[in-house]
Amino acid sequence: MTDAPQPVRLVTCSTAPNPRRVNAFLIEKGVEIPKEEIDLATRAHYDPAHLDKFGTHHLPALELSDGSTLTETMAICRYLEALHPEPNLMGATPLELGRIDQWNRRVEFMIMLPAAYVFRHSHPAMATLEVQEPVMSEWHRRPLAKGLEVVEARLRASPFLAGDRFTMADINAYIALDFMRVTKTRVPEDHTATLAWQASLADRPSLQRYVPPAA
Ligand SMILES: N[C@@H](CCC(=O)N[C@@H](CS)C(=O)NCC(=O)O)C(=O)O
Repeated sequence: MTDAPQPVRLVTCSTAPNPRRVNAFLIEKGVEIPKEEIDLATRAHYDPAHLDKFGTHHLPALELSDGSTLTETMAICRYLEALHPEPNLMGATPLELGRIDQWNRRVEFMIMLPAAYVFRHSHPAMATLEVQEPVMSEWHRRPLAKGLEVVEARLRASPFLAGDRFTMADINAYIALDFMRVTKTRVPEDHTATLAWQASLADRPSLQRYVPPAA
């Protein structure tokens, strides 16, 4: 993969959950990419030059050495995993590849997405980015609770989401559950497997919350 275009710039907002997933992935890999931090509240990601370059306002967004770009958190991680295969985070055997993808998608669709709807349609800080419909926020609380049950059932049967080792699926789930706090949803007290799994990962450097430098 040495002739593959190399990452030259990661446009990110490290406090936001999707960029945070890529940041965690990079820390686990021990790989550094020059970062451009954007404060979403400034709407700098809607700048025409940014939209023209990346084709979307969504962060994270990766620029490569040949001038091309990649967006979508999992696509970026997939590319970085191909460039830097070790430590493996996305699957080392055919079955692991499938299992990790399965849990990545479940976490995205069953936790990340409903939590994002609850947050974006209710929180005053999101009013600059979203045409807020309170009903959208309330409606998504139930699928979010269901998603938590799915994760709890899995972690009662398995030490990590995709099997017996830490993978991208755990990064995704940990950050999704942490993000969920902004919806004032907590992991229920009787979800003991999820709480124990969270506690076991809490000191991992890749999973620490980003604290922006003082202005
Ligand atoms: N499907 C995309 C979602 C990216 C996304 O929604 N990013 C958020 C930050 S967590 C964003 O850029 N929001 C800016 C906005 O909504 O204006 C991915 O997986 O990367």
